[in-house]
Amino acid sequence: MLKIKNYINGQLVEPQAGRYLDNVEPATGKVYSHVPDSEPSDVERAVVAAEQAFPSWSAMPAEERSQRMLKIADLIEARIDEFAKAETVDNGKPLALARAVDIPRAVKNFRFFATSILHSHSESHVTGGTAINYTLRQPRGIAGLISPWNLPLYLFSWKVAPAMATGNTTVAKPSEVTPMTAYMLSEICCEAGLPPGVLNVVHGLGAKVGAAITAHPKIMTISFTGGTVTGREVAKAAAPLFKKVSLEMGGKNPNIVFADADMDQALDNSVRAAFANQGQICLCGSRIFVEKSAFDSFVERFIRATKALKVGDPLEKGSDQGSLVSKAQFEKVGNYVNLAAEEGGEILCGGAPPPPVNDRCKDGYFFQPTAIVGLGTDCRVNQEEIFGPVATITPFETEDEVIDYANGTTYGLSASVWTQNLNRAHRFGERIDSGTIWVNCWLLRDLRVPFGGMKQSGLGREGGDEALRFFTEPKNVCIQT
Ligand code: TXE
Repeated sequence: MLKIKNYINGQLVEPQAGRYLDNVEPATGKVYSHVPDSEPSDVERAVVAAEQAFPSWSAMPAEERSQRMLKIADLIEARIDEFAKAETVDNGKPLALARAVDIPRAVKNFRFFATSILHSHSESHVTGGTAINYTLRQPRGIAGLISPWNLPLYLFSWKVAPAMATGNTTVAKPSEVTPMTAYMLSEICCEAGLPPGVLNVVHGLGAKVGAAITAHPKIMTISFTGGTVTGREVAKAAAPLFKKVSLEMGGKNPNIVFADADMDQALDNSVRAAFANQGQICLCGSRIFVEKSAFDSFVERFIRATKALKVGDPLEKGSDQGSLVSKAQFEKVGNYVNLAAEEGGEILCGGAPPPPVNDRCKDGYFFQPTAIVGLGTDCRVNQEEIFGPVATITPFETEDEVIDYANGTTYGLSASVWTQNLNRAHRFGERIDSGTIWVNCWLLRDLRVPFGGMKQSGLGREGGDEALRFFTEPKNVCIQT
């Protein structure tokens, strides 16, 4: 059985204590590989390597860093089917999704930041004929990168790429739940001739390895994506040393459908927003609000479309829904569906695991896409992030009413609004408290835009110039002329 290795100082190495964790294929519920149960001493080795690599990597001309990153992108792309299958086996998502979204986006992340640094520029300010100021943006040093299990390589590379493109070296920890593609990336980095110590991947438990990264005095830049509860722990660990921290956390995103919307478009995308990746995307539209006059017809069509989704073996063609990522997530989703019934909700479809999808997956963590009506907007099911294939549908009558609902949680990550009324679209862009508002679309992503959340969904922004600025330190040089 495969034993995944850490990637430290350009070498694939065993964890020093020789301990491993089981890595389960969620679609079968069976252990299929082992992941290092690394210790803080493994993090220390990675920090030493990152520190040694920093002077030459940060001094390397952007064009040369760019070439190495473009090589990594090409090598991933050359193995895209292998990476997609590995992601599917590790996470439980349908192969078609990993092949169409996860891995192509990881390639794009490397290419986007490898080319951004070739065109990035800075500022200068002339002071009344007596001085000129120019802004230097220099790499900060060693960046600690911690990523989650829902979009493993997509989100891992979303941090690794800008961090290394800007000349930092990195100590990175993917989720212990889905370590495989980060391990495969390590192999690619060896093949691409990335200088040793630029990227160091230390696998293991968050409370041990993640915590060692966030607390390490030589790791002064932390980029985290994960749950809000854990994000708070990361922020606490970083605070005493005034580390620079970026947090991309949970969401409870409103999906608002007006009666004047293009209803076919709104419906198709509302189903996709609710259940893509088995609802395990922080941007999922899990709270659907529909204008009262369109509510009954929307619900009828939404339920019909949801029931048509095929829950199947994620490796089989035609599967629209795979398994949840773990037994823990499976139980969490089930508990929230039970809670919905206790809170007065009516479960119109799903609400339980499906019959075994096939013999291979009879012990997998599958859950039927679930739609619930009749819940109050302040109940726990409408306030807390479930992170599974569960959506609630609630009617509204006025704009003010639905804006209050939309803004009425502790989260503020994203929102979708479906309407043909242009003025209304602009009003919602201004009044919805979230980092991203999509109008007549969902998950349409331009990597140049600021990406992240407000309130308890995030701190700071990723993407484009925001990422390049996060991973660099601005310095003003003022010269008397
Ligand atoms: O995430 P965690 P989990 C939400 C979702 C999910 C919940 C928990 O609701 O059910 O978070 O999921 C590392 N110091 N999202 O447990 O714990 C951990 O090893 C440093 C939304 O998977 O946040 C992993 O690598 N690191 C999210 C990473 O943090 C620590 C996507 C995320 O793990 C740590 C995933 C610590 N003390 C879950 N404890 C999104 N925004 O997309 C854990 N980690």
